[in-house]
Amino acid sequence: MRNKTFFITDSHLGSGDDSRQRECDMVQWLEQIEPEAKTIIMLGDIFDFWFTYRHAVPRGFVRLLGKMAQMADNGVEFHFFIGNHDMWLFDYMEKEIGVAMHDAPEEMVIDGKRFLLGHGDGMGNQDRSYNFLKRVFRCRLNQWLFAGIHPNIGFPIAHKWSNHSRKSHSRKYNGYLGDDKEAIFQYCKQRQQRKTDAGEQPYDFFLFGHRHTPVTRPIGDALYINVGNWIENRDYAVFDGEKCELKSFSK
Ligand SMILES: [Mn+2]
Repeated sequence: MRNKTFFITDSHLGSGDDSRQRECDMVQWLEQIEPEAKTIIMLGDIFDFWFTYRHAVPRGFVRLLGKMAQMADNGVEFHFFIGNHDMWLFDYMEKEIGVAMHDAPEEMVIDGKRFLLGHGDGMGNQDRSYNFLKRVFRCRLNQWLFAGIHPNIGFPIAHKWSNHSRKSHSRKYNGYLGDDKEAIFQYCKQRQQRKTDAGEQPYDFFLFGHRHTPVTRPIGDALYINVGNWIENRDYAVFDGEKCELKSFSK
């Protein structure tokens, strides 16, 4: 029965020599969960870099995109929270596949449970210089300028940048730093506090990516889950209407 919601994050497809293998594994995972999947939520950085031109499409990822299109056509609902690496997807997946795109953390009610979902980049004040860059990257004029650079020049530069940014991030934040040091965890805790202070229904689950470290931590009666990565790991999360848990894909 199709009644479950699945979450996946940070596959950074297009990076590393095993990108095609990771993509194929993801397609196999989609095939495995297909009989049960009502909704699939991608929490960002699925692609290591992407740019949607008005009239052309970057090479690669046809297996994943084809499988998603087929499932979407069969009624599976897809959501995509853009990450810091694939923020330039724009309307490509929405127009081509029917994926609902989100560019900031958002509340979603699934089977009566309250979720706060997002990628998780740019949180906490260590990320101040990053937030400046994010404004630069999100500026329409700059996007228009990049679109004007020939892809043969623009893509290698972007991939180099992307690689550098991913590596320096993983050097800086290696493993779970502890509740008090994890910016996304702290952000979720604050959002929960705000809800309670306003006398609103609290969240039940917080699901994010970006950290590449799979972890489940309590926030009061709620649960913070970082869905981890699809690079070294094959992490995903599944919600069955009652409980939400981290899992690892095996063939
Ligand atoms: Mn990220």
